[in-house]
Order: sequence, then structure tokens, then C-alpha cells
Amino acid sequence: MQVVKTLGQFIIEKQNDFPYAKGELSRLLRDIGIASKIVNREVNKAGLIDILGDAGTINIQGECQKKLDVYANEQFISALKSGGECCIVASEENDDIVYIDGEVSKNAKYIVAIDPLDGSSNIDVNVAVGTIFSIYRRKSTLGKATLTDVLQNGTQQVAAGYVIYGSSTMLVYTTGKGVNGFTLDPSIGEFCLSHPEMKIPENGTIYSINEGNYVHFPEGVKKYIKYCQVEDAETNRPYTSRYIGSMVADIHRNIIKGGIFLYPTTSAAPNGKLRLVYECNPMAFIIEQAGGRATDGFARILDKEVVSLHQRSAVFIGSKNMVKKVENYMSEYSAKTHDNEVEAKLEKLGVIGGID
Ligand code: AHM
Ligand code: MG
Repeated sequence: MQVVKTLGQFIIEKQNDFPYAKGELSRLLRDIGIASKIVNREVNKAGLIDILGDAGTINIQGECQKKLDVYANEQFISALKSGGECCIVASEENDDIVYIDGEVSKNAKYIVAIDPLDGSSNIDVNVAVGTIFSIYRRKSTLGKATLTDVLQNGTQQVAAGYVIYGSSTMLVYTTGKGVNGFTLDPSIGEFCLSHPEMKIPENGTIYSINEGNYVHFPEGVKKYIKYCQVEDAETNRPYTSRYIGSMVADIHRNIIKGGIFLYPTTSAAPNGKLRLVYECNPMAFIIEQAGGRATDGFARILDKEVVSLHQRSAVFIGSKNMVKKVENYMSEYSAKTHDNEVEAKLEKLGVIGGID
């Protein structure tokens, strides 16, 4: 008989990788796992909202229906609150950091950054969505943690993961010692280890990008897209284009099959669309741990200076050699654009001179 290892068992086993661990991170990961099961249940009945009442209306039990992304945000925050290991949550759904007040939580060591429901425009059409999370150790040791504790570079992440609510539901995470994937077995309500030590192929044949924005892309990206479309037997080109529009689902597929996901700067979004703290950094950590590469076209995502909670970044992420290829095109055909937000902040802090 095959022995099933649950997420809970795996987390406890792995705690031994960290000799002085007291179990706080393990409990934090467990809390996130529990909240994601609750969110999964709601995502799975999303289509029923039209029958039972639309968002903002009162349902049959007299409860107010909530939009799923708001619901997901509340579930994760409340799980982290009752767990007591996290002092601050930074979420895509909240303009400011959320303090987890309470006698235990205020001294907690960890900070969680989260996109509770990524790709939420796909919910209405029954297409996979996801949750992305990132865990940091707070920098300050005394008193109430502040925004400064949250604004840490991606290299400082202690753990990161995502949940994909797809044809099956999976939780994939890393604590910096490889990447492991767990599939939810609905019959027992447990995430079970199904994808141990995930590795992304160094080369792939899938490119994922919203090609509708082609005219607005930097020249280097346009050149790379054309490269993907040219016939060449040796490199298996033309490549396949696949774009779900849920970053988690697109990247998850590419980890398994090999490929690249690109969300570049565009003329309309000069700093990119996706968010550094709770979208790009956690996915970059996971991809690097799986043997892949993640950059903004010029610099490693994890090294990028984090100056604000909802900062945006371009992202080129996936199979190592595919990402290197697009970086070559970027350095040849596109000048690095100014990241005005970052530069303005650094200038204010006196770290650099004025923007030219
Ligand atoms: P969201 O956090 O508002 O859901 O937006 C993020 C999503 C990503 O999952 C996805 O890759 C991207 O937005 C799709 O954007 P676009 O519709 O511009 O292609
Ligand atoms: Mg998002």
C-alpha cells in the first residue's frame, strides 16, 4: 500500500532542517494551508453565486455575499490571526499593512505578504485562479512592527508558496530548500505530497504573455516574441503560446512542462503591472528554488529594492535558458527604463542623486 504524506506531516518533518526552529514557521504554513482549504471550498462553488445571490446581495441564509477576493483575504487574515505567529499582513486587497493585534501576535516574529486571490477576473468564467504568499522575519526585535519591517528585498524571504485552484487544487511551497507540491485530496480534506522536489526544465517550448499588448511592448520583448515564432528544428521552434491570465496557473504549468512567463513594462504601465512584494518576489523565490530564473529583463527580481507595499515590476520568469534569451534581447534592443517610484524614494532617503 502506498503511504500518503500530508502537508502537516511533511512540514513537521522538515522542521528538523532548521536546527533552532521552534515550530512557529511550521504553524504559520499550517495556518495558510487551512485557510486555503476554506477558500478552495468557496472557489469551487463560485458559479452558484448567481443562483444564491450576487456579490453585495443577501443570500438565502440572510448573509451578505462577498466577492471571492474579499472573502479569501478575510479567511487568510483570520487564520493568521488565530495562529498567533504573524504580526503584520500585507495584502493586495488592503491599501495599508494590516496589524494582527492581540497579546500573542504583537510580538510574533513573522510577516506575511499575500495576494489572496490572484487572477480573480477568471473566476466568473470557471478558469483556474490562485493564492500567492510570502513570509518574512520581521527586522525589528522590539515594539510594534512597522512598514519598514515589511519592505524587505525578495532575498530575505523565509518561505513562499502558491495555491492553484484548478482542475485539482495544489499547494506548492519552498522554505529555501527546494520546492514541494501537495495536491488536495477532497475525500480526506488533506493536501498530500504529490510533487516532491519540483524542478523546472532548463529549456522549454511554451511562452506565456498577453500578446494583445504587443504594440506597447519594449523592442527587446517584441524581438523575443518573433524569435519564439520562427521555425527552427534544433530548438523546437516555433514555440507554443499559452496564456491563461492567472499568473499562478501560467507559472505552475511552465514549472511542470518548461516555459517562460512574461509580463513586461508597457507604454501604458511603464513599471509593469504585477506587484513585487506579493506576486513577483514569491514566484521568483519558488522558480529559483526549482532551478529556474526570474528577472525584470535587466536585474534579478529577488535583488530589487523594495520601497513600497504595492510596487510594480516587469517580470520574466521560468526556464533558465529561455529567460536568459529574452534578457539578451532586452540588453540589445531596449534601454532600461527608469523606475520612477523607486528612484524618487531612494532620492528622498539620500541614497542616490536626482532622476535625470
Ligand atoms: P490580479 O491580481 O488583479 O488578479 O492581476 C494579476 C493577474 C495575473 O494573475 C495575470 O498574470 C495578469 O494579471 C493578467 O493580466 P492581463 O489581463 O493584463 O494579461
Ligand atoms: Mg494579483
